[in-house]
Amino acid sequence: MKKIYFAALLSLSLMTANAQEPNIPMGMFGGQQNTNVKFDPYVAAPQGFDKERAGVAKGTVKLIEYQSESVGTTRKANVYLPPKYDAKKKYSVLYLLHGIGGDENEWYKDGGVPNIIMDNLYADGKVADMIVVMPNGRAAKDDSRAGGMGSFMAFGEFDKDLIGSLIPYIEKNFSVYTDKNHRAIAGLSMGGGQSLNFGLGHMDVFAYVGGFSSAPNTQRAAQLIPDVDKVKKENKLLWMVCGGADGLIGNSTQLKAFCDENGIPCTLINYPNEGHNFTVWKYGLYSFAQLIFK
Ligand code: FER
Repeated sequence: MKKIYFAALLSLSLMTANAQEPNIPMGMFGGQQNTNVKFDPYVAAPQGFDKERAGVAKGTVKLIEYQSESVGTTRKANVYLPPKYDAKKKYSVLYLLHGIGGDENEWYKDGGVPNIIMDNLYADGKVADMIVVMPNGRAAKDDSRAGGMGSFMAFGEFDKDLIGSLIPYIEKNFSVYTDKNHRAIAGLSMGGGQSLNFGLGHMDVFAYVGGFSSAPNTQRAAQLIPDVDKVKKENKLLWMVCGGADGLIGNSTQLKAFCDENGIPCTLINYPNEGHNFTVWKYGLYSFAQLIFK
């Protein structure tokens, strides 16, 4: 029954698909049920935060391939290395996940400009030293964008591949710290739900967790946080943003309400009048990146 329900939701949402992510009408799939949630203040990003700036040193984006034990295939990820990446130094790692219509290229090639946002933040001294890993969050033999309906399970099982194979690969091949306090996970939409599920589900692995316009794959708060004291002790940042006109905002507000009721520090910014799109997600990366590893 549950499967049929999800399949129905998924096909409905995909019927409205645009080039990248499903275009979700207001009020569908977990609209803003918690009207009494108090949002955290929205502070606009400075103009040009997502535009190439003259004189700013550029990082590089490398496509890597790793052997996935849980999927049984060779899988891809893009890795952003900051300007002057130096193998004699150690870096923290942000794992940055895509949405249901994307893959390892969505952030980098479909409008997220993570390299430009990070280059500018580096130039302004606003971020800790980190690399950004953009994997394919569809843990299936066919992990192409066409994965469609079958993808739902695959997104849910990505933590096995991430923790079992990708993180070890990154830690072997890049000069990075290998403890939870130097690992963050964040993502957009389906990837936002994954980040909340995996980040809070594996607090021994990730200390910093971000959900941008998180989708209905987000577990309900009581499931996500079965042990309130543990989250308070082990999580260093639980941060969310969602467009105020995004029909998916209920996925974020239900978690924010639970956190507020239970005294768990948690941020939820309502991006004024914005929908389900890269305006919100770029803002998410810009803001979240400045708060982690500090
Ligand atoms: C849904 C609506 C949207 C859903 C997933 C999404 C699994 C994901 C959207 C995205 O990643 O952009 O009902 O169900």
